[in-house]
Amino acid sequence: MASSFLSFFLVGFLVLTCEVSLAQSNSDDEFEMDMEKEELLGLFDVFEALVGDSDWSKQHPQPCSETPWPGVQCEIGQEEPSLFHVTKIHIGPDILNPPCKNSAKISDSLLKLPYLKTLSIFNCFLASQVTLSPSLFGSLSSLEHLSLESNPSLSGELPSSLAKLANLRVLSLSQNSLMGEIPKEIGQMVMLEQLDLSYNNLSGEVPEEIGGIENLIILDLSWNSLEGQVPSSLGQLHSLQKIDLGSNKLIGNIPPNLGHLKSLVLLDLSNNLLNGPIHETLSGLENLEYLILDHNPLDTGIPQFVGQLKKVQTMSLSSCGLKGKLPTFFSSLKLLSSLSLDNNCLIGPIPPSLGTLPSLDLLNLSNNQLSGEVLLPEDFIERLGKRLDIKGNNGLCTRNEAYQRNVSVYLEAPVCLNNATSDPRSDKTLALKHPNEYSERMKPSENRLKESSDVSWLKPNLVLFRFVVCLLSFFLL
Ligand SMILES: *[C@@H]1O[C@H](CO)[C@@H](O)[C@H](O)[C@H]1NC(C)=O
Ligand SMILES: *[C@@H]1O[C@H](CO)[C@@H](O)[C@H](O)[C@H]1NC(C)=O
Ligand SMILES: *[C@@H]1O[C@H](CO)[C@@H](O)[C@H](O)[C@H]1NC(C)=O
Ligand SMILES: *[C@H]1O[C@H](CO)[C@@H](O)[C@H](O)[C@H]1NC(C)=O
Repeated sequence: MASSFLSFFLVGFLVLTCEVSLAQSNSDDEFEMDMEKEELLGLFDVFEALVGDSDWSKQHPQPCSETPWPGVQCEIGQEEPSLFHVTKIHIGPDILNPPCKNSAKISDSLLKLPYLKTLSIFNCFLASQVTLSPSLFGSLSSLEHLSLESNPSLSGELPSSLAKLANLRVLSLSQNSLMGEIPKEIGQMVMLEQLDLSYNNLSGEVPEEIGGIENLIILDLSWNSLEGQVPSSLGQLHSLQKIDLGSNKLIGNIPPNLGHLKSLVLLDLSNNLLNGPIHETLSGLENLEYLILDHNPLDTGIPQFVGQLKKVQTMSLSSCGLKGKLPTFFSSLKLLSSLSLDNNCLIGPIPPSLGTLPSLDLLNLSNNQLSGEVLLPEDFIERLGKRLDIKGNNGLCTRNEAYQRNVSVYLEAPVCLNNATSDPRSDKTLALKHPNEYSERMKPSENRLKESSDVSWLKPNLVLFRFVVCLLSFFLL
């Protein structure tokens, strides 16, 4: 009953809109602008397939002129007499709440909007499964900006026909449930400046053809299941400012020719299976501000080239199996504000010059094998407070006389027993003698109580475990 009433109403409405547009096309008024019927009906189809509001077309019979809608933008075409064309459709919680109906999908009628430049749909496909139909992308030749983000039920594969969007500058398909491989054809999208496929479940290798996207500025493929090597063709993309391939399953070395990327500001390859050593050509990354490589089995010494990254602000190499001593060249990185080298196998003393870095605001050296007397300047220790983390280094000690405050309490490092020098051997024997006694004594009493009750046995075991791991990796490599 209700549905027949609705369809009667709809038919009546369609007749009405036809009459209106006929009347208008017959009118002599040259300045009366409207739309081509095909395009208008296409727009109605697209909205009907997306939004729950079945009255949408009724309330917005002329969405480009008399009855605008915030998510639709139109432009006046070049033809005579001039007509409006839909150039932008945006749907998301900022426009509509809830943005879409449960059975929302992308209508094929999108192809009736040949002037569309921007399509962005956020947080819309939440329930019923939606895929990207290969036929959709054949003829949207005006499209410059395609953002379909945070749509958990947008799944299936990336169609290779995407590459036919020859004018696309921004392709952002982040936070969906896309699977399968990145099509090789993506390398043909030479106008593309931003490619963001992060937070999906894409697999397979990053195609070497990606090196064909010669205008690419931002590449974000993070949080997928991508395998194989980092394609060396990325080194050809001289406009690149951001590469984020973090949280995948990439193997092999970091390609040496990435060092050609003079514009690169951010390189994030964290949470992969990348091996060292890292080639010194990466010293060419002269504009790099963020180097994020944590959680990779690099198993190498701290590479020399990082000392030449003069613009670097954040350097994070936690859990990379780094070996050897802390180099002194960090102190030449005057813009460095955050340095994380925790959970590695670093040995030897902390270079006091680290404490002279004017911008340094976080220094995490915890869980290494560092040793010797901490000789960092007091003002540095005070400035960083808890953001200076040297815990979990058995051989480090502090000499309170050197400071006005009791820094040993603060840093949770034991007081040096005798004339400890920076010689790691003398320090290790010294500190290993009574590691628990000293660190326990330095703790506030309630902490001491808590630890002695249950987890106190854990700490020395963990330290021992890490020591054995570092020792093993030393002999194996
Ligand atoms: C991601 O894809 C892999 C296979 O490629 C599959 O085993 C896994 O369940 C998928 N994960 C999700 C969250 O869909
Ligand atoms: C330092 O790194 C460890 C992990 O290794 C982490 O638990 C700790 O919170 C970090 N410290 C600071 C100050 O960020
Ligand atoms: C610093 O700590 C040590 C050991 O706990 C203590 O003997 C000493 O009195 C403290 N010094 C100051 C100035 O608080
Ligand atoms: C080293 O210890 C001796 C006493 O054992 C003391 O006389 C000397 O001043 C100490 N030197 C330093 C640098 O602390």
